[in-house]
Amino acid sequence: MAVYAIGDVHGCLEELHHLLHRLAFDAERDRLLFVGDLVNRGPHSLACLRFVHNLGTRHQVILGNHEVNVLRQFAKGEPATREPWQDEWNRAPDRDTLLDWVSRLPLMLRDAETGIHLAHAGCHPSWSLEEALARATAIGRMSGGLEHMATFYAPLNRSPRAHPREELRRLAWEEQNLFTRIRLSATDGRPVWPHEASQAGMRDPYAPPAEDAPFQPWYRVRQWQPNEFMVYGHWAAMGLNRTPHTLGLDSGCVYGGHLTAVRLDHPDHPITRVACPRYFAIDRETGG
Ligand SMILES: [Mn+2]
Repeated sequence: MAVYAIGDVHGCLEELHHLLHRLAFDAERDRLLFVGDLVNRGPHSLACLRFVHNLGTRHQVILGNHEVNVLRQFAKGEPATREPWQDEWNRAPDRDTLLDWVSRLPLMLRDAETGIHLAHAGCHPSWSLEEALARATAIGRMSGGLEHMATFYAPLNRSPRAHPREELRRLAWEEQNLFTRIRLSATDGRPVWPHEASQAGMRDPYAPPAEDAPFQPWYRVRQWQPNEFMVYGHWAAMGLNRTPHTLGLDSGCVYGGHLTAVRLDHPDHPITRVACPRYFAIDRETGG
């Protein structure tokens, strides 16, 4: 019995099968924890969702920003313009089942067996992990399930005359963005988005920042308690990245890098990775 965390798959289903083969994965015995971004960029997004959904509830998936994009498009009633699998998705007979499942994926998880925390991008540097988990759960209650998601993911009404409930939804949105998209933080723990980093003179806000850069990776700013450990994905340009309290698993599989699995129940077990063709060039506007 093994517990594996797996990095951003991005529709690279053949590579995922290859990785699971290398792990001698047994769906009845082992457990998989995916850090999110199962879809988009790569060739088999829908099949990837189906495959992971069909693994059953022993296995878990964290909500990634690309899953959020799918939910937003659905709530807007619009097909995606940038992702070619959207037509296939709209015709899929199991679309609502998958959509309902995706909308219920957690923003953050504490794995009961290993005590390890997982989120797609990370968490607010100033929040305790308990606080972060509580917030993630509260947002999940607002956004999970077909009925809730249509409201939660609809475009925000930013008018000052909007209903006060809209302000709550805006705050929940901002917090959701942290879990699914954070990379940089100011040294006082304030999250920093790429446009601000660019304005401050960081030439590529998606690249690993220099030691003396004004903004640093969120996990470097955060004060960690002795036994805390978090696994995340999302930062493909950083590559596989281990610190005493964190492990970044996005090793850029869809960008010609690797798809990576680590054993959470045996941290010293060697990392397993498979190479992936370059299906997509890193997008300098969104960092992937
Ligand atoms: Mn991501």
